[in-house]
Amino acid sequence: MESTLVTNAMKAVGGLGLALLAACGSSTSPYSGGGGGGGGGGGHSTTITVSDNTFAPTPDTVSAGQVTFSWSATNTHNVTWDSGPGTLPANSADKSSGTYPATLQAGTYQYHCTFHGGVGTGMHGTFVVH
Ligand SMILES: [Cu+2]
Repeated sequence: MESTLVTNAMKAVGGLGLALLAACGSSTSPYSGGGGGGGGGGGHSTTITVSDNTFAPTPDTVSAGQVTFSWSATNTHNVTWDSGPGTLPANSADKSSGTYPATLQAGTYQYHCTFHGGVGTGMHGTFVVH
């Protein structure tokens, strides 16, 4: 039983690695759009939807440049940068609607909402910028 758990965990880790590799390798897929559900393994979109207690897509693989967070929420959320290359963008205001643009350079960024998440937990997200 324990060995099954370990095996499944290893498969999950391996699958994530493959998914990330695939995500980096294929630059042809356009916006994968898509509304609810799904819980996929990230995406390629420069628009991040801020809904109640989640960011989507995340992790997100984008080219260096501007990304836009777009609120589609009833509660108040924010984007607070945790880590990334160089000087981090200014954090967003606390908002329940509207948008917030941020300019990213190559590297990996992590961010979260201070109301509903923390560094790497809860309402948080990751960008891999090429
Ligand atoms: Cu929030």
